[in-house]
Amino acid sequence: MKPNSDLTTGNIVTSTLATGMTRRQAIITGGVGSILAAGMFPNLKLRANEWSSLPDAPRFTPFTQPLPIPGRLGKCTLNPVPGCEEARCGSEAVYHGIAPEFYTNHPAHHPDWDQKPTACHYMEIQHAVHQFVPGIESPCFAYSANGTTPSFPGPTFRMRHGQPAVIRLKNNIDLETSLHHHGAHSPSHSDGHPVHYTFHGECRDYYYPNAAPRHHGSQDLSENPSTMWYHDHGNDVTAHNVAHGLCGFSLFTDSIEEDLISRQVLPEVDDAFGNQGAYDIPMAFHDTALNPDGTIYWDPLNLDGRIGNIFTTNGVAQPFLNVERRAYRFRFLCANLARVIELRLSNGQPWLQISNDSWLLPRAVSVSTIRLMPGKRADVIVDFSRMPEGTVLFIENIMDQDNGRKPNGVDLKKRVPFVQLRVVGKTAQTGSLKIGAGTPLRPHVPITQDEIVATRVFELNRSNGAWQINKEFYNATRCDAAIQLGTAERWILRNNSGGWVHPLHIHVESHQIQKINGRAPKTVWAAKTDVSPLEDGTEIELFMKFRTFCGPFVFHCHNNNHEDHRMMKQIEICGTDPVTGKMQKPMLNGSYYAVEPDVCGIPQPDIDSNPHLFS
Ligand SMILES: [Cu+2]
Repeated sequence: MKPNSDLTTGNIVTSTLATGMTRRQAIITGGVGSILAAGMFPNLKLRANEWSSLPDAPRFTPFTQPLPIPGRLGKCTLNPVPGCEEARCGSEAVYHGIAPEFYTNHPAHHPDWDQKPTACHYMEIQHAVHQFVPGIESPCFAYSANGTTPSFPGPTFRMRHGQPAVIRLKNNIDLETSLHHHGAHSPSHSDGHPVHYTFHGECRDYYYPNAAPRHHGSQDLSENPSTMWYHDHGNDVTAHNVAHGLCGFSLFTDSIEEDLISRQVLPEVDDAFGNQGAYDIPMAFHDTALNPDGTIYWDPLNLDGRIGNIFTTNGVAQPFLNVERRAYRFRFLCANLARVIELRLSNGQPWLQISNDSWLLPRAVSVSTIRLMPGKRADVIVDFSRMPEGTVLFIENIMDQDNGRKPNGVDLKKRVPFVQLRVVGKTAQTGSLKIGAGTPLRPHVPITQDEIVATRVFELNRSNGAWQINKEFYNATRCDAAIQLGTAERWILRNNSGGWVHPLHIHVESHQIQKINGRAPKTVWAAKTDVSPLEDGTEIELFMKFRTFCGPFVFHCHNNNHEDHRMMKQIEICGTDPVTGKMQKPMLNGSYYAVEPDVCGIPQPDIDSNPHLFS
């Protein structure tokens, strides 16, 4: 991939909306979301079946390119240093500042967060050109690590429990962005809330304490994640920005996972040089949509969900991977906008699934296929030691889907090979990993019924071609649920939207699925989850705790087009009044930005003069 400084003159479809307005013009004149919220798309129903019409993709020969492994985001020195006066909110160097929780005198900041000095990193968002298909250049966006070549996916974050990190992100594209660290337990300022923007030309210091949730007492280490990812979450433009390259992996380790590695239950995450280990392979599946000339196809009026016509893994269409005769850890990420996938090995060998979303399972589970909705992850162990040298097999998708509504179902006649696996090496490395079905991994501390203090019901609705929750479009100035810090709640999620799939992602903490349509969930979904898979006509009951951080957070459908078109709600986690002992009032209440500017990272005078940016 190489930088492209002149994307705007290319023939990419994305630079203007259908009205001819640029994105910024649309925001200035009232915003795409404002138009939708006012229900001013009268022709949407007429166009409802047109979204699936895709251009002819460029032709190519699959399995000629090796699977690329994204490089690691390196450490650096930041100048000015994070949190100093020159890097405060409103400063020239770091306009959006840093989370208030960064400062050691903040009530949420606990001394045991800082077991090691804060690791500093620098990253930019820039225009780039990428080859999804060999020999064909596609203008796109990319995260670029500290002046290195931009990549799709972006550089992999490496996080360690007990070592806080600051990523200074500079946005060099002419769109509002917001970096969401999906699966992380982060302050509101650095969570990637849709309107906690990083504006064009500006920087934000994203502060990640890398501490497990806590409410009094010690951290709950059962909540430490493993495979997270990051992606753009800008208000109304998430689908567009992710489709154009703004995503990457974030891998987290702690003492529990390191113990599993030292006992060879799991392979090393790093090699001897600190790069991605040879037997721990992240794979981001993303169905991109290309025009015949290689430009990315984009229809800004597609509210159903963009389905692609090219199947990429780590940014390359149908690559190959040489595997030795031993066991591997594959980390699967469904980075599709709308397509649901179901993965199997072409030889019928089952997966040994070891995680669901960000968290290792209590015990490894043998499964024949893995269904992943957009945003979801699953780590698996695959043992190639019994396969003779020269064996060729595939990671293949057996789920058929031809529009953003929902899959047609499993169809072996329409299976698509995503990655070709070529077994190499004469000698089998038997016993390379000491793991099998039932092997203990991360202990799960369940949320129990007696902890629940409130029940909330959220129904997913379709309205005038766009998307609502409880018959309301998302509104950044409205608090939809004020939740007391340190409590646990029961949520009922209902998808009666009439034939649509909605993967529902809740920020800030894991949630625990209790029931799906009244029945206990299957084993791999029964511990921790961050994307609840709401099939058509499904009700999910879940328990969730809200710890450590106060402030606004969101939950939303992870079909990114649904999310942009307002299937999202905002919660505010509120602390306890030290005098009365009661829950403090939410800061939102219709005047969202009457809060400390540090929380959203935009100086109050700029908010006051541009209120339309936040509605
Ligand atoms: Cu949805």
